[in-house]
Amino acid sequence: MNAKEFAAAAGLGEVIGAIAEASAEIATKIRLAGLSDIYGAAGAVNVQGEAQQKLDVFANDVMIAKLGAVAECAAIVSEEDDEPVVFDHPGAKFVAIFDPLDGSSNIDVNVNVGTIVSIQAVKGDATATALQPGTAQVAALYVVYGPSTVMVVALAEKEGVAFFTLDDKGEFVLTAEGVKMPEQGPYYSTNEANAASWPAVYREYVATLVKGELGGKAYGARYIGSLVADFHRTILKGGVFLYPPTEKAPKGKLRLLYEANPLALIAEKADGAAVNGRTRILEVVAEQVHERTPLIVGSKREVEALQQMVLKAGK
Ligand code: P6P
Repeated sequence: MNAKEFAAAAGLGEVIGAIAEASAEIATKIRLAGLSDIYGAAGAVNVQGEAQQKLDVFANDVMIAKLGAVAECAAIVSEEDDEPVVFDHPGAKFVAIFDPLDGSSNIDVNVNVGTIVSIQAVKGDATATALQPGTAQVAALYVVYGPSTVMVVALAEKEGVAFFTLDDKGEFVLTAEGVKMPEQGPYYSTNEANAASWPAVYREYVATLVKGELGGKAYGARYIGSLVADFHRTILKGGVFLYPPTEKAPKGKLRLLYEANPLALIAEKADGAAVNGRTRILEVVAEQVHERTPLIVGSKREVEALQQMVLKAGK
């Protein structure tokens, strides 16, 4: 079974199929990046104020082209575009909200990068549809491009998470279903260079993990600096990824609609959890499509322990 067939029962076959085709093209481009002039900056700045990498632009263009050919897709919202791209698809049911290539600054050093997608059912115009809370998502997925390229999919109507591996014919083939993450894991994953500017409760939390005060085992540290890769390890091995508020990013660095929400749905479908510190990510109501959020996501034991500490500290 491939990703398109897996999603067909939820009426998402064509949408997921288009994302799979786009991801297969992106995977090829990344794999051959060193042989073509596709590394480096594209010379433009995106809505986030970040220098767009050439591969960011390529990935965004491919995602828009593939989804724009699907009658069921009404519009897309992309990290790379200020405004939604609306298609002329009368009666279309879904909007795809995505980061076409997350972590692209890692490509030049051959580190995993990813595509992250949230899918919402149309409710009003494209922006209103995208601003629905994460609990309304009909599906969420990410693709991690690496030694093996894997698409991980959560459907709102199914428990567990499905893994699809890209084969040598460009097809994402089902390789695991009903995946659940370990209840507690061996790793915490965060950029500790920011620790001095976190609210103190986050430093206390990491210290309890390092000392083994949560569940009796001292944690190891793993940080790749590419959200999809750090999350993928967390869903497979267990543990927690955290990007707390910092002085530079008091509302957090990661984006709510097309990074935190899809990963939060996948985490919860795998019996994990995701909060912004105080609140379940999926219940946060966004005010604008590119808004940022703190993100603590992973095994339930670690995420709930952090949430209790933050609520107790009143942060
Ligand atoms: P920092 C990559 O730029 C990204 O958006 C995520 O993929 C990653 O988790 C995060 O930023 C890394 O941020 O501040 O640790 O470099």
